[in-house]
Amino acid sequence: MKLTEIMQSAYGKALADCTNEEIYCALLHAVNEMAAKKQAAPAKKKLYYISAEFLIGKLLSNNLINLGIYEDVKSQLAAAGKDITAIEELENEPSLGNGGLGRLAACFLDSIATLGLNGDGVGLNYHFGLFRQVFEKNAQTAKPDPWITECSWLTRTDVTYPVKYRGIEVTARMYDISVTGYGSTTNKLHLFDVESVDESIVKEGIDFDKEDIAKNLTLFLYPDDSDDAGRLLRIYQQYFMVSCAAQLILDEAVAKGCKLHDLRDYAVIQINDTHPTMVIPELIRLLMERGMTMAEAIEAVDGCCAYTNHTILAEALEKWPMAYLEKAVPQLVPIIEVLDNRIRRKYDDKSLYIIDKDERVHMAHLDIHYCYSVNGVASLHTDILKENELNNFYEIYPEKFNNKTNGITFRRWLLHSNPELTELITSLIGDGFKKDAEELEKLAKYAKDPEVLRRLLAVKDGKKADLKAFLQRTQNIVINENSIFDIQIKRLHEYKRQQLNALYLIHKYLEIKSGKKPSTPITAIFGAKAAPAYIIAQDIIHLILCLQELIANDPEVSPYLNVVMVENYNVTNAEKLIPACDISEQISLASKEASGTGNMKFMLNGAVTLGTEDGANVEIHELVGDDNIYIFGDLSDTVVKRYADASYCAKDYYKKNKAIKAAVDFITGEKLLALGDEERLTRLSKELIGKDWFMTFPDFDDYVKTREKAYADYENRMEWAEKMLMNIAMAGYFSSDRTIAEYNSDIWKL
Ligand code: 26Q
Repeated sequence: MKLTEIMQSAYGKALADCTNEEIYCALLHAVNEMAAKKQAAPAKKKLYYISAEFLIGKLLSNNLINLGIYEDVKSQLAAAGKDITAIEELENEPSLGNGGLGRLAACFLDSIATLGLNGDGVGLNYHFGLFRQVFEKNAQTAKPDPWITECSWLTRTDVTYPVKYRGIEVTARMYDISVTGYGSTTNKLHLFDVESVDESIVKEGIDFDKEDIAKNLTLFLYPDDSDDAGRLLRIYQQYFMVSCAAQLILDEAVAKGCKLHDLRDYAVIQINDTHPTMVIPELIRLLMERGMTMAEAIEAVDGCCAYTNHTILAEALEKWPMAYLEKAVPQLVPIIEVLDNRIRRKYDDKSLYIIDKDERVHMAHLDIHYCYSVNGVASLHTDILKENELNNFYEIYPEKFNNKTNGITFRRWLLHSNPELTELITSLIGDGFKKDAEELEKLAKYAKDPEVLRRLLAVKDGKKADLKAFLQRTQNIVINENSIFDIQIKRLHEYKRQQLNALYLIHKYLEIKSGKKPSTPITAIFGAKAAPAYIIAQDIIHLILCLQELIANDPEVSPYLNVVMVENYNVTNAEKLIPACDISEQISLASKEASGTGNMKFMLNGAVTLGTEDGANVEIHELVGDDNIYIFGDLSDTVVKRYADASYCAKDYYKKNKAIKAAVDFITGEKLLALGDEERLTRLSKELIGKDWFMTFPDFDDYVKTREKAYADYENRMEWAEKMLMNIAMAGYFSSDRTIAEYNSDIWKL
């Protein structure tokens, strides 16, 4: 790629005279052209990864890396006095996801393309994404997060489909984003948009008319679903997504010679959690429209769909009232009834039914009965599905259940976000690990090499300085780069237990006040968005922001401890935070976090995990061994039993444990009340003392003890560096290339 020529022909001027905006646009077009040339020839069988979320992050540098031209472009720019990072920063990050599930989908697209597999993503083109988080008066407010600009990665296609609802028909149009594989072929992410979308209906914050679906369908991801109108809109959105997907799938299959009854030879559909579940009855409906009987259509769809479960939390398992489906998509109702009847005729066990006695449709049940594969996302999670949560289904379909431990793409989470570490690794073991991640294990032989360990520490220090500069520039926050960076970044949810972290920080604050000062200062960093309707989650954010303010203004404490909550946590922030981290907080209540993928990104960047035996932490622990991880807390069996026999009483712990009482009382003490909102702080404290549904108190003492041990160990820099190195060395297993190779060999068989 010759940048001077590209700029000359696009703008008629020299590279040095172009604005960063012009360069960004020209690069985008050049990359898209290169990517288009790398499209693979269509193969007979194709994977469709349908997901309501694709948290793809910024694409410019990722695409340059995958096309193998990043270094070249960077130096051509530098020669003209241009800085590639400044150009990268012009790109808006599309916030097309909530968190883990959406980011996983993005990592998977990268690996599917990299492995040269014939597979595209299918999702929705939300104009304002999830929401942009802004802190005002120590609380979260939500604003629209527009990302589509004139110069965008979206390409408008000529593909349009009608989508019918009760009483209204809308037109969908397909937009494409190229997915470049690393040194490999290019695939597509298809994002469907409603033609009649109207951005101007968004009023205060993220409020808009939820009834006007022709205008609002693709404005936001998961609009507030705490009221009926919001829940109904979610059904409209899901149906829009799957109807477009199903029409695309059938059109592409037929174009390749499919006779429809043999659909399974042309298409495999991965259903990412239950959000795209309606694709099953929709495909059946469309096949009937094309002349099949219902029995034939059900038979044709059999063997096409596979389902991934990402949660065991009851409240996240979608159950839609039949009345909602009647109202929005009546055409699916008779099909879902037949699908349910077939199960009723076969089994007496009512817990297996798709439609329950309250006339609610259990989307996961529909998936399990009518998909040929059901997978969990980490080995503990899959075991819990088999033995507890979905045991009745496992008994009848043992052959369907399988585990696919999640993974992450090393292109984004190492090569792009941490070029300094990439270079160090390459200088030691060559660059084979870029294609075969397990080669990272070759690093283990340097575990006792002081020279290597010193270089590793120097890389970490550099990334900490980078993060400091980034936070100062973008958020006006100043941190101490010589402190321990202890980071918890993920969606805000009680089961992830940001509140446990906050209780520790209060405890630490009180200790420092009483004269016990840490040897090395600590910077505790949070990043988290909370669903607007999730009140307690908002309260936890409020607590953290109040603590941040309290400590920042306390000269007795702030030299030793600081709390920082990063605003609008997203992929771009994560790319700066993760390489700079010393201690990775993965402290969910055991059994509740299906996998976690941030834990893998941190490990790969040489952070040491402080975590419970939950999700993929279990597998990280097995790989790195006891010496290179800090594990605390009750095990999942204990937790599951405690829920089953309802034996947990938070108040007992509160009364008996002085440290817990002191920390909890502090939430409603005069210091925080002077800064914060009494209603929020009182509600949170009551919730903890009266319920503590995610059992922070039983784990509190062990958490404090283990976190202190980690801080003490940090003092021995060489031993700490050895732990860092061993984490990097063992991270290869968590490459999404491995995960996708397993999906392909066990499920997709492309
Ligand atoms: C459901 C019903 C109504 C409204 C919203 C939802 C909803 C939305 C998003 C339910 C779930 C989600 C997202 C779930 C998610 O991100 N799960 C995470 O998936 C990761 C990838 O597998 C795992 O690593 C995490 O452990 C899991 O929490």
